[in-house]
Amino acid sequence: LESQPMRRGALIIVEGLDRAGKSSQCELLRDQLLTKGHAVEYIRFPDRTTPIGKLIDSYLRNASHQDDHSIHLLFSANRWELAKHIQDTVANGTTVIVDRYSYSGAVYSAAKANPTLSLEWAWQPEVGLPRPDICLFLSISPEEAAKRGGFGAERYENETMQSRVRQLFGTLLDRQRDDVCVIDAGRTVDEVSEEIVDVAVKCISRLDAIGPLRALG
Ligand code: FDM
Ligand code: MG
Repeated sequence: LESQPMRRGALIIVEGLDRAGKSSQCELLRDQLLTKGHAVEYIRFPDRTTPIGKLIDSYLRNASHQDDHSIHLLFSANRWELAKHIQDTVANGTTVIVDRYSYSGAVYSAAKANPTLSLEWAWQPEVGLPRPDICLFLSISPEEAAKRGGFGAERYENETMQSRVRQLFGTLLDRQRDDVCVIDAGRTVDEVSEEIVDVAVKCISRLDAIGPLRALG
């Protein structure tokens, strides 16, 4: 028997507005891929457990204040501190599912409409991070989002921010369109999950053609 070279895992990002169902869909995807025999790790950003993550958590709970640029760079640093782990995990054959990533990072910060914090400025610290093999964007209408219940108490969970975020996601995802797959998340949990699993499995089967993990540009 010839030994097969180790096949790498996929980097799969799940993005979307609040209440699009990201976390539930990430968990379902993880469980489905595990059932199919794939090695899988699920992580989410912000990772509130690291020292940087604790600063972010305090900011999001409105327990502390930060300059807009400063908190933006902390969100980015929170990804950079896990970048090596993501690269190593993927290289070792494990598929990594990530709940929010650079797209949320750039869009939520730019949505503050701070004159010195453009979408372009906000994207720069993300350049060089592990690039997703696929970014699944869970899309829901404002009407459907409203049906799913009121806002929570965290920063950004208000109508003004959400509508700006929605618009900026449109702009950014169009720029990064080679990596993005838009999923209609206004359907039932099972319908959405079925499509996500299908896209993820196809992505994993294309990895040989993609080659090694790439970097965001
Ligand atoms: N968020 C998330 C950012 O502002 N920048 C980032 O880089 C990331 C990853 O943090 F409002 C925002 C998006 C959201 C908040 O995310 C917390 P969760 O997924 O709701 O915990
Ligand atoms: Mg939230």
